[in-house]
Amino acid sequence: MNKIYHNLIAGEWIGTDASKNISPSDTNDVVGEYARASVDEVKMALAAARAAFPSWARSGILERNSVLKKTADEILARKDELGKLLAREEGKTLPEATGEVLRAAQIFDFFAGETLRLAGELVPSARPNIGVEITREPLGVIGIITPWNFPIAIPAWKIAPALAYGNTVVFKPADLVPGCAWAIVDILHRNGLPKGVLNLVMGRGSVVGQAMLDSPDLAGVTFTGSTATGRRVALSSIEHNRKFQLEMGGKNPMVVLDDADLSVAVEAAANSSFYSTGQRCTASSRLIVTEGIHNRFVSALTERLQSLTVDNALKEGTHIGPVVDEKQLKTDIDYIEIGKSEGAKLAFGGELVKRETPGFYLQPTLFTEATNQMRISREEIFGPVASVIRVRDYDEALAVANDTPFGLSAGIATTSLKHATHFKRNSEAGMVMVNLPTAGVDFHVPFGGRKASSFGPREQGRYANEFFTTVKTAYTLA
Ligand code: UN1
Repeated sequence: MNKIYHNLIAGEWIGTDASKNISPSDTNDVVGEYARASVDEVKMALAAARAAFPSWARSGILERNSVLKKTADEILARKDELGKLLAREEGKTLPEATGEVLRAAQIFDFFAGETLRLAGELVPSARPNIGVEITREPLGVIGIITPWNFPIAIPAWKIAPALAYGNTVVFKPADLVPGCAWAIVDILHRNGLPKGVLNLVMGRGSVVGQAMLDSPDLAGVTFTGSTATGRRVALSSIEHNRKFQLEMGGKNPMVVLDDADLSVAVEAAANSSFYSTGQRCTASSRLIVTEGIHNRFVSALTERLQSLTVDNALKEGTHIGPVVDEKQLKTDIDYIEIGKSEGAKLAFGGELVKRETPGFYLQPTLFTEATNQMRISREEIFGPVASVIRVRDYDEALAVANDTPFGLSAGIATTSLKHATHFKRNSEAGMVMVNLPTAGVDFHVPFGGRKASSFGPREQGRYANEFFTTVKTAYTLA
């Protein structure tokens, strides 16, 4: 019998029901068998996290620092092995996957440091002879629900701050990518995290995620994933009077102005729209291009796309790995059909491709002559599919960029300081990139969006404490 990778509940690896983790690059490649938690096991995990909270919340900062630091060091030391696991289970290329693992190590390292920088404020009261202390305390048990597209970085940027600030955790990774999730939980567990502080419950959202949301034990839930599920997280959180933080979809614009450096614009667009198979909520799927550069940009980008190799994520020379699974592939193909029927012109790709190993391979797909009203311009596709929208000038480009229900990331390619500055100030997105791809963010600064993309405090960097702590104001008569 194969080894089963179990769930971690109250410091014990348990579980019997398991499912296969299949590689999207090669559907014959079974990455491993991973347990699926039952509703009862989720309840046990929640109880364990609740029981572990008081002592973890009061643990010394050096204890927290030590676990997080050792975890960062081990992830870094095993970067190549974990990168391969990530590429195998999710389908991003080996360099992309290894880069993501490095990012996870940097995040643990950053929050290890944050444990040593906790501070409050001491201020005079409005009344004489009274002192006021403002401190931050941990929230309690945090539910962490993560998506499949960043199997190690997103768990890292939720787990590391949760633990650094003294919370305990019940962690549910996406069903498609339990491998990296299991690996970081194993690393934290072996590096000295007390039992019950971090519990892993792998399995389906409809069972495991739902059981978490139904629990009154969660003080907070942080979620990255689809808009529809985010809404369910929000509604249940309001019912339970719990804090919640949501990162959902994007329909990110990349504006290209006449004065752009063509090669900078093409690189930024190729990277934003197609790398990581377009499966990033920060991907740009609307390339908003002014008239004077439009034709040159389209032909240079098309040429760039011709040079990209779609193949097995583990193969050297692959630029774009497979789509994550059959369901996502069907969504991508459906949207390509929708784009055609809406009257956009298919300028490149759109076809499935066969490779040596059986996987979900789709060509990068570029539409031109799209309008911002088409469904392909309004709905998140989450695949290697982007459309070019032609506009007259900067003013129209900005208006089109902001005309979307989402607001995560927005890019502009220009050599004009005036337009770059105006765009930074007037974009309705949480993150703005000038002459850079809309995706691919740093690990130590705030991450998050506006409108339908996000809800609640920012993630990452020092700003993470807004979600993972609660403020206390204490008054003392002198
Ligand atoms: C990045 O672009 O570097 O799910 C990160 C996502 C985002 C992470 C993007 N939460 O795609």
